[in-house]
This record gives sequence, C-alpha cells and structure tokens, in this order.
Amino acid sequence: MRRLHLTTGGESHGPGLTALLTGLPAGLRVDFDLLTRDLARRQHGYGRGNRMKIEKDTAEIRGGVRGGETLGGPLVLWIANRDYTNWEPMMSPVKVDPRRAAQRRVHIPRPGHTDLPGGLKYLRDDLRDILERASARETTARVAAGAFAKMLLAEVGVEIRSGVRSLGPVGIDAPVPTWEDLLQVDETSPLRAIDRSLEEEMVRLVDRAQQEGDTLGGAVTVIAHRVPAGLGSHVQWDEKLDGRLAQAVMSIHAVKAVEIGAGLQGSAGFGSAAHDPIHRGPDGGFRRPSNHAGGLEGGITNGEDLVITAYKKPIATLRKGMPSVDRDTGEEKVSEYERSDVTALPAAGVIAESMVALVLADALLEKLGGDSVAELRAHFEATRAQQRAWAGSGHNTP
Ligand code: EPS
Repeated sequence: MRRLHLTTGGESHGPGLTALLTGLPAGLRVDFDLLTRDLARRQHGYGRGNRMKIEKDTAEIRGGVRGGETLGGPLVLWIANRDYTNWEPMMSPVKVDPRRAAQRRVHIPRPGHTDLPGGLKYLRDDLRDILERASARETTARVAAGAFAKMLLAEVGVEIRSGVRSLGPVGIDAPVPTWEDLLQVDETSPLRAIDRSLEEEMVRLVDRAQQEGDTLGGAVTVIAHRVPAGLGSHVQWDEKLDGRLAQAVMSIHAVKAVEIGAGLQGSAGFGSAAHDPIHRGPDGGFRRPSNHAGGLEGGITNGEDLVITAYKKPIATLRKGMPSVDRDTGEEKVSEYERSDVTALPAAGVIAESMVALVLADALLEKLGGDSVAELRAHFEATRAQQRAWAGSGHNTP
C-alpha cells in the first residue's frame, strides 16, 4: 500500500494486538459505533470454538485521534486478549514457567498449518512460537484498522458489505452475488449466508464436521458499492488494483483463491459472454448492463460495483488430526490438536471487507491526495466534474 499502510503486532495468546495505520488524513470523524460493530461482527458465526466465548473485542485508541477526529499522524489501536490471563505463565513476554510451557509445547506439525514451514524457517524448538503469530486472531487488528478505512471511504459515498456464498459444497454453484443480494444478508443469522435458503443445510454440515472432528472452508463475497471510477492504474504491474486487492485478500488466513467479478465463469466461455457491453447512459455518460468484470478493467475501477470473492480452505486444526511426523523422535504420528474453530467463514467475510477497504482507501488517497478530509473531498468533487465533462465530450454526444 502506498499512501495508507497497516502493520499489526501481537500473538494469539499474548497480551493483545496492536494495529498501526499510517497515512490517514486529518479531520476524519471517528465512527465509534462502526468500530465496535465490525469487531463484534468478526466474532460472530456458527462453528466458532470456545475462544469466542472468552473474548469480547474492543479497540482502544492509543494515538492519532483527539476528541473523535484523526490528527494526520499514525493511528495506534490496542485490542487486549482476554484469554491472556489464562496463558500468562506460558506466554509472558518477560518470563515463562518452563513446566507449563512444556505442557503446551507443539512438536507434531499440523498439515496445512504454518507449523512445518514456519519451523523450518525460524528454527524454533517449540512450534507454538510459529502458530501464535500465524493465528487468525491477528485479523482482529486488521478489522479494527479496516473500520477507519471504511470511515474514509464513506466520505466519498463508498459502502462495503459481504456474505457467505458457499460453505463446503453447499452453494458452490451459486451465481456471483450483486449488491442487492448482499443487502439481504442477515448479520445475525448463524452463517451470514447470501442465499438464506441454503443456511439450514450449511448449519447441518457444520454440525457434521464438528461431530467428526473435521473442519470446513468455503467462499465469501465482498462488494464495494459506489466506488469512484479511476482508482488503480494499468500503467505498471504493481499499480493494478485487481492485483493489489488479490494480494490483500489472499493474505487472509486460509484463503487459497481470489476471484474478481465472474472470473471463473468468464474463463470457461467466449469473450462475447464474458465482457460487459458499454451503452450510453441516461445522463449522457456510460451504462453497463452487466458487471462480469466485477468493477475492474485493466486494473482500474470502472465505476461499477467492485466484486471480489475469497475461497478459504478448511481450517488446518482438525480434532481428529492428520498424518504427520514428530520432530522430536522422527516417528510418524497423528498431528496434535489445539483448541480451534470448525469454520470461521462468516468472520472471513468481515475480514475481507476490511482488507478491501484498506486497499480502496489507499487507492483513493493515491488518486486524490490531501492531508485533510476537507482537501480530499474537494479533490473528489473536482475529479468527478472532470470525469463528467470527459464522458460528455465525445464527437457524437448530443
Ligand atoms: C485460531 C484458533 C482459535 C481461534 C482463533 C484462531 O483460537 P484458540 O486456539 O485460542 O482457541 O478462535 O481465532 C481467534 C482467537 C479470533 O479472535 O478470531 C488459529 O489457530 O488461527
């Protein structure tokens, strides 16, 4: 990210998590309700383990804000881990109890988890040193910071929503959702499913996985609505916004594929079916009757809804274990079990919203600049006027 940059710190069972977000302009009013709501939304969902009964995430602002307005300096957020009180003897940054730490030492890597590659890379004797940072608990910090990106985007009218498109095989053939579909998502439903008629079957599948000591993945779709045209660029590979979004969304734990618009379906057919025709709009601008491109052409937003789907593999921590090897003895053994979730798919939607918001806010600041929100808004209006004039300046424009 060029203008806005997020760094997070902290371990899953350590004292807590920090988010450091640099590049926010001054004068952004903090929407405290949004911050609280998004943190709660991330904790919600059928299939979460007992940890979610312990935590009640709240972000404390420790820098960058005064009287409810950003100051232009780094935003510093702190989210305490309530579970730390249970883990202090094993996770204290100062001194651990060797006996207690030995009881929780991890030495049989879980297939699909960071345990093995992380161990090979960092050469730690206890794989807990890897998994503590690899844990998806870190996404709490992303969501807290992402709420500020959403606040900035709201200044120019952008809204972001998400929902669960499929869980395991249930809903795998569901069509690419639209903004109207996401407006129907019930935030309080067990799985935040986009197609409510599939939810019962999804819940039954989670129950089955739970009974069998197994886990599940699936797909979540995020849509950003009223995205200004002209964010990102075609001129350089690393400026293309589709690539930047894919990187950010792929970085979410267990995401193995990212799709923009109807990318998968488009790859299987002819170009005439994949591309969105361009018509003259009622106001003399342009109108697109379809949005297979998911709001991005050539790495630039085209003014349509931005549609992005993340496909998450099933969680790597299985109660029934998987074939593995004990690093201490070299023996083949079943992988160790750590308390975990059966699925965290509804949370993944909220996290993906945050990552999309951070990338879009970065691209907005890159396009419009401005040290204050007032300046950003003025630049936004000026750019919009230029785009309107350009759209109406064609030779055949009546
Ligand atoms: C996680 C394992 C579980 C999840 C955790 C991510 O934690 P624990 O091992 O403490 O039961 O609940 O997610 C969160 C704590 C969270 O806030 O999302 C993992 O190994 O990735």
